[in-house]
Amino acid sequence: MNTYFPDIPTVKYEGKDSKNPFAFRYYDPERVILGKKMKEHLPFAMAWWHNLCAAGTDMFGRDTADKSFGAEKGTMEHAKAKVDAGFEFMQKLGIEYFCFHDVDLVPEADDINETNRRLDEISDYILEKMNGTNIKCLWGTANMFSNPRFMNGAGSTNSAEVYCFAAAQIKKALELTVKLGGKGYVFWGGREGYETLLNTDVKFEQENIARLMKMAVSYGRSIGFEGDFYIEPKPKEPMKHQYDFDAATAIGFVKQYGLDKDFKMNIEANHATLAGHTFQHELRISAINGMLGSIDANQGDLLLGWDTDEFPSDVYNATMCMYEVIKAGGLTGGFNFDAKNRRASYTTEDMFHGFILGMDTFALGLIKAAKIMEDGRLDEFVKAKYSSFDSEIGRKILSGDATLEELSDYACTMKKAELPGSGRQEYLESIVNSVLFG
Ligand code: XLS
Ligand code: CA
Ligand code: CA
Repeated sequence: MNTYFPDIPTVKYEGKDSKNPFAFRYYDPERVILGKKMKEHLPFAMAWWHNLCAAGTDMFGRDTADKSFGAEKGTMEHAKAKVDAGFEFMQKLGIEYFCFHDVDLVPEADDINETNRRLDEISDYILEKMNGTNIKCLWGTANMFSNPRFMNGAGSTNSAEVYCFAAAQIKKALELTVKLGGKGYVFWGGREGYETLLNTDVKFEQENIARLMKMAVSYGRSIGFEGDFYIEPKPKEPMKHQYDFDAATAIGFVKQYGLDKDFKMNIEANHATLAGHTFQHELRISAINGMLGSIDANQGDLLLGWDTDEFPSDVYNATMCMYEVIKAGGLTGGFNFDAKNRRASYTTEDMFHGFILGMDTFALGLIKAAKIMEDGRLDEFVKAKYSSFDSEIGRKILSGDATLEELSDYACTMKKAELPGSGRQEYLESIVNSVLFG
């Protein structure tokens, strides 16, 4: 396993003082935190598309990185070289999961039957590669946004024929996910939305998306898929308005259509900020609804209004993320680095630097979140903040038996309300800083 990255050693934990660029400074997979190994808290995954396919092309310029892996692009040899390179990459970093779209794995043919044949061939090859390693699939998905047929959406398309192609791709991607032992199946509604209401029947489109999801659940369960289906909310891009705007919207949607037993959320940090929320907000909303399934670990740039998919470096946000994850009892999914190197970071070394940065950032986040939990002051504060509901009138309200008249009588007897108590935000922020920076 030293063919594609011969100059990069297996990356090991060396501690915070290490100056070795190919070592972890915080990610120590065997270290036990809150009774669990770091690698169990943090099941990291490689995103096939960013790491093995994307080579730096943007709206203004072509590829800067060479992702040919010694083969001619657009061929099955290239598809296999990507598998080989991907496994060498994951093994050198100790990453145990990968995520994929169907068309990340093979070049798409004009005829879907040929694409499916290629997918069978490549998944046999991946299965062989998985043998004797700990590497497995975290989640699979179908790319229902790149091909021009999906210009008006997949589940939300106006074309019944295109809808059938979406169904066919989901069917195949579910089969691949099951074959590769995937824990989850993602719906990211790339083009499920609209540009203008002048040409859009929103109700029709949303109902059709739900129908497609129901078919996916019923087919998935029939072929032995026991994992979770995920919706990955995102407010915009590529569409002006996307139906899965944020976690609250997506949760409302799955509940409305009776999909909530089978679906959870896959929360991406960059999508949260595009929706005008913090990453922590999206995690909390999912968790309190019992729907925090998996995470796309990246970060955006708040000065830019688009999806930059950067490797996470922000320890504060990673800490708040891990604080939510620990409180939620962990993830059933994992942490997929849906992240790409900046266009000017085009070498193979940079591919490793991106993952080392991301893994160390989340390891630090975990260490610091555990410290916040152990410190206990935040939790105590929140508990105390609501303690008036332990009073007689408070308990009455919580029991659900109180009437508006009773509460009104109570207020009138009191005549005037006391202020509810300080929110102490600055004090709490200083506690977080002291835990982070000691
Ligand atoms: C795009 C999404 C996409 C999903 C999978 O913004 O993040 O990559 O994670 O289709
Ligand atoms: Ca994503
Ligand atoms: Ca993204």
